[in-house]
Amino acid sequence: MKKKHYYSLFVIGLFICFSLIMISSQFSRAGGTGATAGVKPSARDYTDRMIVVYHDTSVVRAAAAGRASARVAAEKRLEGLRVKTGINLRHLRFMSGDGQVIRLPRKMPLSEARELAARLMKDPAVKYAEPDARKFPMLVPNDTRYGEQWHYHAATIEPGSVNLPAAWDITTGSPNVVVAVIDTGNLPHGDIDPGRIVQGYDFISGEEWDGDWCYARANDGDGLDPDPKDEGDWITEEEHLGTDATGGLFAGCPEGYSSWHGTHVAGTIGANTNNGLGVAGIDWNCKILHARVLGKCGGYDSDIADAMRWSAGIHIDGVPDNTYPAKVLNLSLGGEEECGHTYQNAINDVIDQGAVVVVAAGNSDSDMSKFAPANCNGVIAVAAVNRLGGRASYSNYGSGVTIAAPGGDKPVDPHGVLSLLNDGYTIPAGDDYRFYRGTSMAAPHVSGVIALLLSRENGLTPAEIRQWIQATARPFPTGTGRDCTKATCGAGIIDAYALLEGNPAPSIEGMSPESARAGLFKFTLTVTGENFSYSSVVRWNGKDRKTNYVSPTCLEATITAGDIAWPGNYPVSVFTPAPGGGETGELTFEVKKAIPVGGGGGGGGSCFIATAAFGSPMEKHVGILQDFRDRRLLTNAPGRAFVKFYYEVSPAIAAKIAQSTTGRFVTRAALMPLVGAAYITLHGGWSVALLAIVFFVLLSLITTRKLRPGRRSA
Ligand SMILES: [Ca+2]
Ligand SMILES: [Ca+2]
Ligand SMILES: [Ca+2]
Repeated sequence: MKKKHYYSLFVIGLFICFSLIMISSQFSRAGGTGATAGVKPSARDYTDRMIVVYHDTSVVRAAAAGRASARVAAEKRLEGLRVKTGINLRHLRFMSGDGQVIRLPRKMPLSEARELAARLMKDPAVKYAEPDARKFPMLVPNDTRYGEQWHYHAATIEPGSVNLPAAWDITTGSPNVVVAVIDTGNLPHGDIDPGRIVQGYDFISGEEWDGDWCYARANDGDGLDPDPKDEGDWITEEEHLGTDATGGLFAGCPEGYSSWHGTHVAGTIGANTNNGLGVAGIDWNCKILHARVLGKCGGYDSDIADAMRWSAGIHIDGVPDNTYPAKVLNLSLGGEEECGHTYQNAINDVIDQGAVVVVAAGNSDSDMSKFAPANCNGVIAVAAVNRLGGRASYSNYGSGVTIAAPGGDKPVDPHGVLSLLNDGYTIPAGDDYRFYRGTSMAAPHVSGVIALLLSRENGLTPAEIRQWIQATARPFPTGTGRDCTKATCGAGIIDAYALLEGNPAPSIEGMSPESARAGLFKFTLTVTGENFSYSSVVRWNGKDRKTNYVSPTCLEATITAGDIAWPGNYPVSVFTPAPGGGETGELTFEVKKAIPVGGGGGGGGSCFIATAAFGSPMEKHVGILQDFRDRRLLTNAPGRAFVKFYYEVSPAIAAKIAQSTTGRFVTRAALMPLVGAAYITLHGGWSVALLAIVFFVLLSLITTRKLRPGRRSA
């Protein structure tokens, strides 16, 4: 019995030892990351508003609907927050999602506003409070016809395009599909039929300035109104300079001419095509719904969230219901921020309504995870590629990106994306066409292609749309000088033709190697066949394996040590997701018996002790440890050294454990903390894992001690 107790102590010892290795390797990795650069103060960094949502939503709901007694109750509750914080918070308006927009006594840096939000959230009545920050159009402006619209041309000629000509042979869209452009508003243009622009709404609210109520941002003399006309968003030098960084109404917003951003975005989605005039649009027939949210110096989150819900057909108090609910919402806007409740809740509501949300990834050449609302769950986040299909130099990137689309880039193409514009520097003047560059221009390519898809498949859910555009995305070209990968620019470049046509059914012909010995480290399996897509995955024993697309006839898959832990015959197939696609027939991969390690005579595969204790290498606890080994230990030098050592000493012990029921039971109990810590490390953060390690070590020592009397009586 004492011997069996040593097994568990040995396992705990191993566990502590590898924990230390992992912690030290993690710290050395974290030390390598650079510090973030200082941020210049700009309008992006300040706010004068706060969004508050209370647990009890009845008061806000009734007050928003106009009940006088509820308004008094809402004011009373706000008075409570005023007293608690000592800050003069005033009601500004009620918003969708049961929110109340509160006016702060002054413009404050977002960091200060976040601290205030944290203080407000200490009030038990408050569900959450968030600064009502501003978002800005994501364009890279440029200065001034189908031949020039490389971003639409056939992919065989233009590697960075959305491949429309063949797609237009399948469909040119349907007037039953509505795409919402949540942007700077609408301008009439000779190259877009006014009948295709449906009744939108202007969501730009007013603001208090120097004690007076004004509509300087909206620039149309009033707050919310049914006319989403773009009134221009120019900023004069005077407005730009303001009195100081926080004092002027538009201080910190760059001086510049009107962008007519919403018109450009709408033109990409649906300018009139084949009308002998100007430019083409992606969808020739869809309806465009303008929800105006961006005015001079950007737009508030609260206005944008309201506009999103309304566009999807959700009722907003005080606004007539939208009679043209949109299935696609295009948001070519954003700002550096975490995805807060305001956006996530609005996005969830909109998706529940069946509408898909397309968001520009942002133009800061940095990780998109820092930019809202592109970083929110459930959206289609769009990175920009240049004419060669490489990542545009400005485009944000990262694992959160859903898909890439053309946005243009200067070193590769002097222009960018050509679409509708107006030639007014301030207020609107005559029709114009202009090249713009940016993820703002990439996003409407995706929205337009989704509109084409919906004209054929109008029952698709937002999740299916997201999956379909990813499954049919075109491979990123290599040799562009700034190559995209699936880790940086999403699933590929959106391909209108591939999406409408669907994936071809794949077939499998051969693989290399065809066998391996159990217990080897991971290796690459090359699979050959036909009709492979960029989204095709190699399946090993029914499980998807990390797959690298080489060509339509060749894939490479990473087979882990865990996959070949036990001798046997394993089926290998290729699966291509819908639309179209399917699974191929199976080839058989043979895993042969391992060569005995260290003369101990155990053998039989990897994770020897765990396999012996849990009875099978396929058991789920063993799987967690194998995963941990593959993803955390085999990825660094100290981890690999540990695994090597473990493989030398463990087979002999494993063989003895396997012979005794009690030995297996005790080892299982001793391994549980290890399994738990491994699981948390894989699925949670390192700090959580560290706490868990301490907790589980203590727990395992206690458990082992308590087990002793039980074993005696057994
Ligand atoms: Ca207005
Ligand atoms: Ca208006
Ligand atoms: Ca045209």
